Amino acid sequence: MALLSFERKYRVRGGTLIGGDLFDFWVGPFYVGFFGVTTIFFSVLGTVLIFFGAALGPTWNPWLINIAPPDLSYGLAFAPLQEGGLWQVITICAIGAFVSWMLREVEICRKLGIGYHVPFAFGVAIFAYVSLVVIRPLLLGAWGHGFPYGIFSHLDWVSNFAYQYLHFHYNPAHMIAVTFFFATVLALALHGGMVLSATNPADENEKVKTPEYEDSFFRDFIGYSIGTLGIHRLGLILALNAGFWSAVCVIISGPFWTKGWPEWWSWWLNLPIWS
Ligand code: UQ2
Repeated sequence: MALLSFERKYRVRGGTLIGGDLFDFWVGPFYVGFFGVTTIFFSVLGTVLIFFGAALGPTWNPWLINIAPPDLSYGLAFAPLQEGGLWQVITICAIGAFVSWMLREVEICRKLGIGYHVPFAFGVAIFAYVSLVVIRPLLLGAWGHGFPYGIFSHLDWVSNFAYQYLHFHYNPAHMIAVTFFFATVLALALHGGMVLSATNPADENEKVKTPEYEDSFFRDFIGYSIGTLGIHRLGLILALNAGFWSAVCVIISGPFWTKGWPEWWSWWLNLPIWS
């Protein structure tokens, strides 16, 4: 079905999570919805506050602009705007915008009658961000444990955070996350290459090949093909695990392990089988 006639068919009211018909319309190609309005609200307010924070600061150099979280001494309390309060309100705006964006995806899925895989996947990305600026700071008892909003400043924060645990690459959850990131890249490279090789022939007169060709390539090559549906299931599960274990490796650093990560592996050296 042509896209324009399909849009006429599915562009009907209903499927909203909140407010019934309120904002249940489209503007040009975009679905608005209640959560489209809240996305705009939070992202505009958050962006204005970032510019306000930059205006209060010493520089307009985009690399150096920094909006820092409160000092650790404020604990879990609200801080004055210029002493981390801006960071706190901007964090609320960011989470409000991200969650609104996800719920807008859910409403579009409901209208179309498709699964919620895309909003679920976005939810895992939100979880990774929230683990850094909410979950870990809450568990450690101070908003000051969140990362600062700035290009260089957040890089400095990541470096500091990692060295606090001597060698972050020994963090077992970090190892699992990195392994999933690499596996995701391998799977997407294989899949992108495979689909292009079969469907984008070099010669314009050449026929586009069917999925049997794709299956045959991998059966000849490694004796196994995961299949055209399977490769997308695998890709999603690999990517979701990359984000999930990133969140885990951050949350356990501090709240559940305060020493250097290399030392965590002493359980291996202390196994009774060595003695
Ligand atoms: C496949 C298939 C595709 C693919 C790919 C495979 C026809 C077009 C890439 C092969 C994938 C395999 C064997 C899994 C590799 C495992 C990891 C962890 C990278 O069989 O079906 O569809 O694109």
